[in-house]
Amino acid sequence: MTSKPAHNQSIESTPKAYRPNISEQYWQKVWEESSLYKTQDPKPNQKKFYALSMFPYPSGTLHMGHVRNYVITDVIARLHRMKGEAVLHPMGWDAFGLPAENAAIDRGIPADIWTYKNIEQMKKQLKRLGLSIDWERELKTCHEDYFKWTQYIFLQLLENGLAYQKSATVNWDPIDKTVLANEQVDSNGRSWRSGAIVEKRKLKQWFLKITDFAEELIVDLQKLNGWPQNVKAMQENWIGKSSGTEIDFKILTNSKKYTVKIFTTRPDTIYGANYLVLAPEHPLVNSIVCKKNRSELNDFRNIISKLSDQERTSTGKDKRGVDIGCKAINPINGELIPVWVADYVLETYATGAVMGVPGHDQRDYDFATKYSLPITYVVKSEKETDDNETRAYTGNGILINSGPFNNLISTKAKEKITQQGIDEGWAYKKVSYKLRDWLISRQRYWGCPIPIIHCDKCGIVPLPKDDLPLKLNHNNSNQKTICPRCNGQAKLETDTMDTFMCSSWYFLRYVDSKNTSRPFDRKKIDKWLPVDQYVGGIEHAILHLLYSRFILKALKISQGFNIKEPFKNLLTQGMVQGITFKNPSTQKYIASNLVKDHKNPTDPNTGEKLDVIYEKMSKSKYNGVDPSDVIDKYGADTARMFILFKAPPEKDLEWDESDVEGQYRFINRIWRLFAEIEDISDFKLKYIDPSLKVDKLNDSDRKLRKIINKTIKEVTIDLDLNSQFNTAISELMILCNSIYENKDKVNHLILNQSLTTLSILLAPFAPHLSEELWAKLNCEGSIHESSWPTHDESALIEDSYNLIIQINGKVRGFVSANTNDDDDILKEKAVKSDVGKKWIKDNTPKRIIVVKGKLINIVI
Ligand code: ANZ
Ligand code: ZN
Repeated sequence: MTSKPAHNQSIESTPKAYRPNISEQYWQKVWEESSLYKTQDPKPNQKKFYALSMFPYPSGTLHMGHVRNYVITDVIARLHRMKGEAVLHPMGWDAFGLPAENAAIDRGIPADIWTYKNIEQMKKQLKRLGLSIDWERELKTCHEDYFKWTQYIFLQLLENGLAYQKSATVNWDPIDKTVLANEQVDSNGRSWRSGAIVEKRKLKQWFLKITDFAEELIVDLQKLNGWPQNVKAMQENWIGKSSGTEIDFKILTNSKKYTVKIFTTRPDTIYGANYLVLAPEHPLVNSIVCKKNRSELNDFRNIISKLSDQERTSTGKDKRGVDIGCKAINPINGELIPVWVADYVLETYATGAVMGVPGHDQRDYDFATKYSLPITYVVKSEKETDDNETRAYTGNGILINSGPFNNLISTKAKEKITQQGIDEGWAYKKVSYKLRDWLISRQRYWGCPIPIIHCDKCGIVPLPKDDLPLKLNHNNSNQKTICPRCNGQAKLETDTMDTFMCSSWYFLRYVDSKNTSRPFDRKKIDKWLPVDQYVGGIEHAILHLLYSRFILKALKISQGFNIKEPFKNLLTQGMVQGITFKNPSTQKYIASNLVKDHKNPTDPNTGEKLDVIYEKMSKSKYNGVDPSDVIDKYGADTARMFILFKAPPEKDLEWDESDVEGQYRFINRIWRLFAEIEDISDFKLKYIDPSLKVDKLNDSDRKLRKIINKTIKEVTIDLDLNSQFNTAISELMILCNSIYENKDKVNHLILNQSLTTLSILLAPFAPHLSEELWAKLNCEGSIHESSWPTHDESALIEDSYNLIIQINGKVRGFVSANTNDDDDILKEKAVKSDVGKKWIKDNTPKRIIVVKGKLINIVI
């Protein structure tokens, strides 16, 4: 913004009370017309800063969680812009997904119309917050201009061998004859729509090979110093690295010899392997099962195919299995042990087979007790000994019943047994990961279509990149196409991608959102990435962040980026909670507007006393506060200040109307301060003097000057280093109070400095009000183009005061002194000061009397 905008009405008339709505609308228009927040490419030697909020799903209404998220990012973006950095602060829409499809069915509105209408509505609400977003880079994942490139990226992964098809189990609704997402199956295993018991079906589905990156995803995670520890821990657990041993157990059958590989982290317990357990889906089961056990096995498999992995493995759950009638040979001692199939062993983890050690593994113990299998104890605790025999002891200890390994401690035994197995060829060191490949196929309409052709002759054929985008499939039957390889009849893939795929690369598109020939220009990625500050909800701590990290690493193969990780700093903001009334006897939530007396709340229907609690705002709890209502009543600046002031960003925040009013009062107090200063519009011209003479300042000057500099220092640290917006606002309150206290006593230079500083430091928090103040000070352009101040350390070091100089008992002037100057320093300062030199001349003082903190009398 170069030319000064016409004055706002509210400034001309300087009304007593601040009128946020007039002011905010006015400035938002000015900013928009002057493209104030348009991204500028970093100049040579200019730092770049990429500030990113997790983009919203366009549900239609903006909620307080969004507000908190975007306001936090906005403050950070504004700070860096004022620090002179080139800032990229974009916004977009995570626009594919189920709710649009449901709305289409429920309300008869097409999914795209519903979505675009919601985007318009939410964008209007968002704009009222006064965010410094570059809307020119806005993207919508459901738009062809975007999903064309999601498809392109999929094809690139396919070329690099990172996408493949495999059969996998899905939830099948037998009445609606459709596949259901996990969220559409209720806790009783029924379809949310038809109510039918959901069946498991095997379908061919697309997967992405995230497991190829398991180790890299763990290693690089350690280096992310700007991430919260808890998020790192969650990702690490999800990837689930486990170092252990693979052991071969030979199967004793009358025909062929088979080997079952098991994975264990406790090779020291091998003498306690009382049986072997395979996952029901293990590929060897059919070959080794005894004829007489086959029908029992099949019945069992039918039952457990309906359970989720979680249901199968949770510790409390009853474990089920069948003996499949064959025996395995323990390689360490040749012992024959029975082979079982059980629900608690998963096909998808490690080798899909375990040695059952009921003496030292809780799940094996539960299983062995249930089926009366023998239990051999092989490790005894170094502390308690008697107890070991009666329950599974799962810790490390000293080996018993383990032949030559007796009396060794577990750690040593692990090494020795593994080494013997390696030497004899039946054991291998092995690292396993819990992480599974990413199933991206969704049998849905409102998603990014997978750009694949199925040809009877050629098999899977990628859609040529020039033919992208593959458009949405409005009509399932219309999937006929011509194979680009053999020109024969072929069919288009009907699956769409998991919406996490759309959101796993959007931060790359923002840097080059209008590119029509590629998803992005590599040079622009190098210029802007990584994201310097990412802000969003903790609910995305695992999947979204992991998938984004994976896609960046996968694309790096073909694109050769300079960076290894997409998000340098991550801030996960806490929940916004609303006051919630709950009837403890009925457990029902009561809407707050139905509760007459909030201090002594009672149920309007039954008269019972209600519990008052704070819970995450949600429709079902009737405890939400609509951001639009708050802005109507108090303005966006108040809403912003309240949200930032009430709690540190990563903590939950309790919405409290009286605290909102507190911020509103603060804003008005600042407004009145500026209104009370008569010649404020002259300040810009008259009272600037960079060479402030320190010794000309009086006590009030010094005091205010100190607070100005302290505020600059503290607010900068709070914003730049700690994201502690709440304490930053407290500092601003102190500064404001101090200006009130001293405004009639201080030098106009200092007063000007204090008012300017307050306005500038306030700018990231209350961008509209600060523009008003800037205009009152008669400053050029937008306050958001001014630079962030730096503090003067010397103004902070000590408290200084004016030491009165008397010559022979008469006051002749003063000199600046510090409270902790000792007598000798004070004497020296006085003698060498202008006043001292003038009166002492060539004389030698007879006596010097010091009244510390006050005066000095020089007798000549
Ligand atoms: C014998 C043993 C003895 C085990 C003992 C534990 C304690 P993490 O750390 O999670 O990797 N296991 C291996 N594969 C499995 C599968 N596919 N499904 C279910 N359980 C499986 O755990 C590794 C342990 O989990 C392995 O070590 C194995 O049980 C079990 F006192 O082997 B253990
Ligand atoms: Zn073909």
